[in-house]
Amino acid sequence: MKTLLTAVILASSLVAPASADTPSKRVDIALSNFKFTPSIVTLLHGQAYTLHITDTASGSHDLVAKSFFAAASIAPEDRKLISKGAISFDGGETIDVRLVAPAPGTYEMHCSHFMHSTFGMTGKIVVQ
Ligand SMILES: [Cu+2]
Repeated sequence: MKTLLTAVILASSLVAPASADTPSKRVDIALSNFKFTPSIVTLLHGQAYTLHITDTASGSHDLVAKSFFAAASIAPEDRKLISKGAISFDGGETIDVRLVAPAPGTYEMHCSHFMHSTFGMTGKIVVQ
């Protein structure tokens, strides 16, 4: 009886992960003068995420992560938010991007506004 119960639990837990219905996890990223918080965003390969990205500054910034956005599976409705590997923000703006994390690796991100990355506005997206 105990063995049967264990088998049932195992079988049901095997069905759950990695399906299209896997709920996405929210990850908050803040852009400010002149940093990303967190500066290292850690994701799990194959997991669905909603990146909830806010420019908390009064001025504009962008999040450039060309190789990451090229490799990730971006939700079709959200692809228009990304242009040439970058998402642009007005001061105070929040943008949600839904995606599935790509192959494990370390992907660079930075702000392309003049001198911002020199001032420290760089970071990494690490997919495990
Ligand atoms: Cu910036």
